[in-house]
Amino acid sequence: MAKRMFSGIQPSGNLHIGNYFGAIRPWVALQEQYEGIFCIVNLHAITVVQPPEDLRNWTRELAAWYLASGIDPQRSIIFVQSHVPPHAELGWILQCVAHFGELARMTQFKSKAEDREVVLAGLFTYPTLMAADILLYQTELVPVGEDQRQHVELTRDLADRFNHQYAPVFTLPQLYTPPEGARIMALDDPHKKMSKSSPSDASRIHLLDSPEQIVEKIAHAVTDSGREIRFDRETKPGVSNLLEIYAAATGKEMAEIEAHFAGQGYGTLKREVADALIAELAPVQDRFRQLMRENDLLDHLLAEGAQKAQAIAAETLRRVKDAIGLL
Ligand code: AQP
Repeated sequence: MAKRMFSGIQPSGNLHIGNYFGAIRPWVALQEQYEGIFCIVNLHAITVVQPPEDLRNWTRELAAWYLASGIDPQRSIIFVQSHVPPHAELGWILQCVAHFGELARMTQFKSKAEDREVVLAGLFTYPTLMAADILLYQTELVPVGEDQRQHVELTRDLADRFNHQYAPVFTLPQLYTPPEGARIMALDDPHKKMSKSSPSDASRIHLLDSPEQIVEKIAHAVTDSGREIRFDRETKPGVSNLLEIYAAATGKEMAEIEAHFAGQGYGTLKREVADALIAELAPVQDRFRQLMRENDLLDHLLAEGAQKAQAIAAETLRRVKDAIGLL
């Protein structure tokens, strides 16, 4: 049987190129070697209050982006988290395996809680739900962006603790981050990661941005002092981020890219980055628009995906309950 990979994205806003290069595109490539289970994690999205109509739309759109990017529903399972109740159930059980102290150390919680007046309890326990998502499928590989590394490490710790405390139920998953695009930074501040929920639209390239919007946003991206174009995140964070985007969009090696831009100015770099992005995104955008006209097809695929996911998840949950002694 093929090894399994699991990953997901929150329907918490319009997708950006960080989500695409850091997550979705590597999933498509890995489908050759792994059975993919790709979730639209809407229960994670409500750890921050979302307008209900937006949540509904973003959920459907996310399914369309998965398909438009090349996830093949014949080979991989695509489903919505709330359609498969074992996620919430195992999420609770893992809250009773995790320690308060280890959740309090999660850097993503600290940064997401920082600027909020109200911090929902679910934002704090988010990593236990993510661990449940992964462990329900006896997952071997978790392809995600670099920001999720700590959560995947916690998932391994929780699985290991459960296996020793109760019974060896869970497979310990491995993290996978792509060689390029694992950490795309905000265009207006290369010290922060590009994020769906940042208030600044200029900080990110949305997957649905037009060629004109892409050119304009890249033209306004923050660069660094000096004129040299080379990859060095410490001293040239803005230029390095543009080079990383270029590498992700073209598939070229960094040494080759640096040689290509040697002696050129920032204007040329920005024009070529924008062109590379436009070329990469155009066919995906066309397929996305086509799929969004076929609502019935999306609903049908999601229902089918939920059924397949439920069958696998329910079996793991049955073994978990049995191991704990839940009658
Ligand atoms: N900037 C990024 N560079 C590379 N990968 C990224 N990912 C997110 N941002 C970047 C990867 O995208 C996947 C889905 O992320 P998510 O929706 O579950 O949550 P997130 O990591 O919190 O992403 P966002 O876009 O910043 O959303 P909000 O603002 O809603 O929190 C993950 O694999 C992630 O690593």
